[in-house]
Amino acid sequence: MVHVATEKASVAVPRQLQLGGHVGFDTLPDQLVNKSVQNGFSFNIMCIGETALGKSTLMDTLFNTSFGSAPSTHNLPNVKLKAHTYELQESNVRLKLTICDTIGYGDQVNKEDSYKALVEYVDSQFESYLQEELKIQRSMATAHDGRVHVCLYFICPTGHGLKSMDLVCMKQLDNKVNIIPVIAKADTISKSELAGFKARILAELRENKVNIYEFPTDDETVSETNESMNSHVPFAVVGSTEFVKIGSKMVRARQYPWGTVQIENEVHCDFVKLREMLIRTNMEDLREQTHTRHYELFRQRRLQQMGFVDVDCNNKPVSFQQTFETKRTNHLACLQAKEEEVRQMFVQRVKQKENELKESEKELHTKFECLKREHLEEKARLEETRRLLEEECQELQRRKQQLSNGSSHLSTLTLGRGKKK
Ligand SMILES: Nc1nc2c(ncn2[C@@H]2O[C@H](COP(=O)(O)OP(=O)(O)O)[C@@H](O)[C@H]2O)c(=O)[nH]1
Ligand SMILES: [Mg+2]
Repeated sequence: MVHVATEKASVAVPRQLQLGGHVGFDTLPDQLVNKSVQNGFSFNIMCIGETALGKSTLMDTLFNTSFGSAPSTHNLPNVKLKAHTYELQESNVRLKLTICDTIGYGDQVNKEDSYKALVEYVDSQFESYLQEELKIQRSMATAHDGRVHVCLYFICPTGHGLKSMDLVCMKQLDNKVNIIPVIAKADTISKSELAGFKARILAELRENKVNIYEFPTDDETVSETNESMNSHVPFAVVGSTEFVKIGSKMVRARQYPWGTVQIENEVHCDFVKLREMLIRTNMEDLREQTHTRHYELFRQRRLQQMGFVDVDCNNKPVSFQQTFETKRTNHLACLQAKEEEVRQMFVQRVKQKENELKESEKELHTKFECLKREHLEEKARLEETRRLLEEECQELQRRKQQLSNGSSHLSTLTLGRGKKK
């Protein structure tokens, strides 16, 4: 007993030992980095926003490339999602980037269901991942992971506040995806209006209990930057595909008759802050949060829906196999009950049909009897008529005979009288 207790204690608190020299497992982090770099990374962005709010332009600006997306029309009958995947490489790091664009969002007269297609898309990506996880032969490393890591929600630069469609959509998505709201086309809002606009947006999100993604402050290497950046959300962004020469450098900018907006100038807009937070500092956290928070929630809900539980009603742990066995037994019992029910129904139907047949046989029999009787009566009647007719015929014959006998006697009498003359 004492021996077991000591063993248990040694498992709970491992002994600390000094190494006599260099062993080499301090290279584990490097091994991990090398492996990740070899495998490459994937990142999936969903851009939600009304048509022509500058979503495609901002994506081109963020990744400093041209994704070549065609402008969409304003007259689609419903919201559609289009996902395109691109392979990008920077130094020796390969990134498989999927951009999921919302086509026709906010273009319908009735905007009540605008969010549905988006929720369905996010859920369907989680579902594909779950199905891959549940396979016997899994290929998690090679299968395409389409789970949405971040949702950039483009807010219309009205200067007033959020539209009800924005709040409904963000509320529907906030426990499924990391939402980063951005104020689109921020060059259309004056500097003095912007602070008030940002404050109103945040207040409306708070009032409606919409949870947006917060840059993590638990990692001390980035906690300071992230904390200060959290106070700039929603970022007021400007995108452009044009380059303008400023000094000796060509920079992304938008030119107006009264001046030039430099996209990467932090005085002009928050684009650099967004790029810093989204790509350079928190891309891995967004991926991790998607897996550990949002996907985990989806997985829990789906497995519970399928009938799996961790503990039974007595709070005792239940294994996957036990649940499966119970479900199998229940399913078989259910099948048996159904089979019995069908059998009973069949017997009932056969009996009913039998009764029906018997009934109609009886009916036919009665009908037959009745017809037979009628036939016999008719026959008897006809017999009687025949007999009467025959008697009449005989009578006629007899009379005819009599008549012929009478006429021959008369002629004999006439003849005799003649001879006498
Ligand atoms: N003023 C302004 N116009 C922009 C900005 N970003 C894009 N645009 C313009 O808005 C129009 C629609 O942009 P696009 O990226 O196709 O919008 P999408 O439909 O949301 O993808 C284009 O003419 C862009 O040049 C911006 O930040 N400010
Ligand atoms: Mg577009």
